[in-house]
Amino acid sequence: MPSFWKHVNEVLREAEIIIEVLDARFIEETRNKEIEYKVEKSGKRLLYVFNKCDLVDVGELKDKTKGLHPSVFISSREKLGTTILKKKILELSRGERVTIGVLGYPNVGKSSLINALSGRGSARTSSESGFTKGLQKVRVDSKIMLIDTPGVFPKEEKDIAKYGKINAMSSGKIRDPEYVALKIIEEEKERIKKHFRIEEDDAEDILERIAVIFKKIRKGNQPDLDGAARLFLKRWQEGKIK
Ligand SMILES: Nc1nc2c(ncn2[C@@H]2O[C@H](COP(=O)(O)OP(=O)(O)OP(=O)(O)O)[C@@H](O)[C@H]2O)c(=O)[nH]1
Ligand SMILES: [Mg+2]
Repeated sequence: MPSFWKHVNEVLREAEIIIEVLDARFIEETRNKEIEYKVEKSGKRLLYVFNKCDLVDVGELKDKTKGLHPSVFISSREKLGTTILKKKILELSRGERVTIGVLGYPNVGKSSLINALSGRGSARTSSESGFTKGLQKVRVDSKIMLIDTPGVFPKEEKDIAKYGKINAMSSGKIRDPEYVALKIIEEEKERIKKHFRIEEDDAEDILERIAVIFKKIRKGNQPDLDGAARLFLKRWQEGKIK
């Protein structure tokens, strides 16, 4: 994605503050340390924003957010935390006019955050990852200008299983759903077993049971693992497996 990095560099040149949007459910996974490093090197301020807080218990996040300062918790969907975020921005800019680049992995809610702050729907959003294609400036008020950007993965990373898990790559675009589903089952085993009321402990056995639950059965009564994995990923990304 070379053009995305061109965008990142352009934003780094233009903005005085960078907001890194992180998914509150997957804070460590959605950190882009290459961007964080670049921001640090450029001498600009980095503000961490934990978005989608409506989907987590904020009280349980303390350990995961330790060391990430300054930071703000928000829910763009529920419009929670936006006043605190504006205050924090003005604190960092010392009340001066400021341009802020909004960066992060695909689908973490960058465009939604911009809409929540501006109170308008100027930045288009979608549940499909990789939706925003170019840079777009949105004015919040007389002091704050935001730049929406396309989501970026770290250059050196190509972790399809992780992208599937955090919804940075939509399920329909994942070529090997079985591999990704098995990785998610491995990492979130207890939660998934509880959700589907499954006793088995081996990831492949669990996926077989899920195939039966989803009625994904081939001729000859064999579980259709590919079909089950695809549906599992879709449901997972819709947040329906809790
Ligand atoms: N539950 C919840 N969903 C959210 C929140 N913010 C965004 N979303 C959802 O997350 C999905 C992605 O939102 P976008 O704002 O398009 O994300 P983005 O980071 O701009 O995505 P790209 O442009 O693809 O990089 C959409 O389905 C949003 O409705 C939030 O605070 N809570
Ligand atoms: Mg977007």
